[in-house]
Amino acid sequence: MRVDVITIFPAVFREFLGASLIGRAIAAGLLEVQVHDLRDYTDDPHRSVDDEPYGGGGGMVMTAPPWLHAVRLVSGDGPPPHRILLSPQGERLDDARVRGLAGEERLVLLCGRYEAIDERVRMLVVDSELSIGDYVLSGGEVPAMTVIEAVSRHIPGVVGRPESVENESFRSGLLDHPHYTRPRTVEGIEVPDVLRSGDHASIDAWRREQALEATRRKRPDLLAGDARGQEVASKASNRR
Ligand code: 9D3
Repeated sequence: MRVDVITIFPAVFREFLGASLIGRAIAAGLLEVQVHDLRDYTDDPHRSVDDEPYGGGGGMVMTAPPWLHAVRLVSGDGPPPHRILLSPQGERLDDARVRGLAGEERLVLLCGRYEAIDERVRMLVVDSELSIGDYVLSGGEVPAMTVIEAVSRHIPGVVGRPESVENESFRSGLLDHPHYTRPRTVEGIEVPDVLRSGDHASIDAWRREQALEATRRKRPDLLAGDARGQEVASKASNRR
């Protein structure tokens, strides 16, 4: 997969792209990420990318011309990439959306800053608009890294063991069970006996029970409400 990022803070991505899973995916040629400085696509000597809003009010608005220029140049003339604007007005990113994006050959991620982006950018060069949740960030850079990391995990070969991607909590619909490692006692708290019993059927049953209990307590929304939640809840209790 090839990902192009357009931002006024390209330096923010450097460490991220070198580190850990993403760095290895890039080194292995499974993922290619290019980060572009929006200011390189301005045509004034001040390289300015914002202006005052028509209609007044506070804050600045990112101007359309550098975005149109950048998105079109970066998109090239091959098969059209899927172009995503990261924005608080977007649809919320979730596991289903991540899996869908992982099927794309190419993504272009537009990271906004300031109060807003000129509406013509959305109209002319954006295919979808995504948010990572209902809280205020300073721009689209952290959301873009979130998209890159979440999507990369679904590219075949990026995560060493494919089971670990398939088994991850949002597919099963349950949160993970608790984990323990040495030492056996930490400040008086013992590892549960069952985990040291060697009885793998009992261990599996305990883990399922703990996962279901943790989900009921911390994320009841994963069990209730929509049809899929109900299906997962009944599957999980059938296993007990
Ligand atoms: C006053 C209206 N605000 C919109 C809800 C202004 C505003 C807040 C934050 C304008 C831009 C931003 C910058 N945030 C993002 O660009 C952003 C974001 C976020 O803030 N939260 C969750 N997901 C995302 S994706 C991009």
